[in-house]
Amino acid sequence: MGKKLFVFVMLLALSALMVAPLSAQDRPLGEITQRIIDRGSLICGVNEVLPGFGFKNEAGEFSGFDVDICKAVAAAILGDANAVTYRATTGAERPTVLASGEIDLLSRNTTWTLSRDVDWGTTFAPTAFYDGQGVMVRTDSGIATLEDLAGGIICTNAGTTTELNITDAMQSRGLEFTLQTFQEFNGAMAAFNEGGCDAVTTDISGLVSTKGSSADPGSYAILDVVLSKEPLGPLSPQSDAQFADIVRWVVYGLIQAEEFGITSENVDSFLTSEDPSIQRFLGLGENLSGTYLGIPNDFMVTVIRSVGNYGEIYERNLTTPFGLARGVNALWTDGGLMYSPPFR
Ligand SMILES: N[C@@H](CCC(=O)N[C@@H](CS)C(=O)NCC(=O)O)C(=O)O
Repeated sequence: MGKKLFVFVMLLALSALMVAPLSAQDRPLGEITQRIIDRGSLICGVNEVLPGFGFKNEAGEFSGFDVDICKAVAAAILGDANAVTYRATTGAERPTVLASGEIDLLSRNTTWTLSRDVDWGTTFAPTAFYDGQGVMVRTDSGIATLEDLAGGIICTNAGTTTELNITDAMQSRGLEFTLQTFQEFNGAMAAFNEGGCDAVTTDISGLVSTKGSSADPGSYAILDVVLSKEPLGPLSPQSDAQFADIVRWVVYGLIQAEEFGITSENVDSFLTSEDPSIQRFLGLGENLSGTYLGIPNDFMVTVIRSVGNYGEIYERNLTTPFGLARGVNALWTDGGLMYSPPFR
């Protein structure tokens, strides 16, 4: 082949490569996905003291809404929802365990903020639970508003968005108060129960869980005030975009499954669906949605079989035990914020 022709052919091949869409074959696995596959398990940072979200029982088993997200990601990559090693994390140690590579994924009632997005070097997956910060008092205290807490002591756990939000809320109302922080929220609750704090503050979901799982829920009252936006969801190191894409589309997949009406009970009946959108979503026939992510095309079938759709996860962990309504976490088709971009 002449030199000129050779250069021409090479240029042609190069330009073809540049415009070719990515496929699973082309896309190398990211470093985190590869290490999950090599060890045969996903290391997931979770809460162990927050019933409904992340909780470890006496047998050492983890359960909850955030725990189910770990399971869904493990099911998508490894085909096994039980292939998860849980790492209990406090609020304050979240950035450290993410940066050190001690965990692959953090799924622990964590609020997405601009500074965390940048400083923690992470990629936030879509919000899985829209929350807001609340304040809880003793029912017999007679406290009904933030103004009633002027001059009082408010307690929470360290390393959280909570500390800044309560400070902003009180300062903007011109109210003096003392903020006491504890390493763990249970420490704040213990001090509160002993009368050392006039109120505790954290995500409303956390307050509902703490109140609902206490010995005497009626003795606690959650004030009728929402101090902030707390979009909670999973996050992973930003060093691995391929892994982050998997996490992102697994969260969206849970939401999309609910929109399609596909559940852990009926998923098999959808395997013969003639609807192209459903075929694409479930990776059936020529419609391959896992291809772009570098994981099995039927990853959503495995995920739904293992943990159910978003609504099932919500119901099992939050509605049944705590009576938590869907509220803004309803599907967009029901007036909520849960909306998945198209699987195509
Ligand atoms: N969403 C907030 C708060 C998260 C948080 O730490 N919440 C508390 C109260 S629900 C908690 O998880 N406590 C468990 C613990 O302290 O170990 C954030 O991301 O900073």
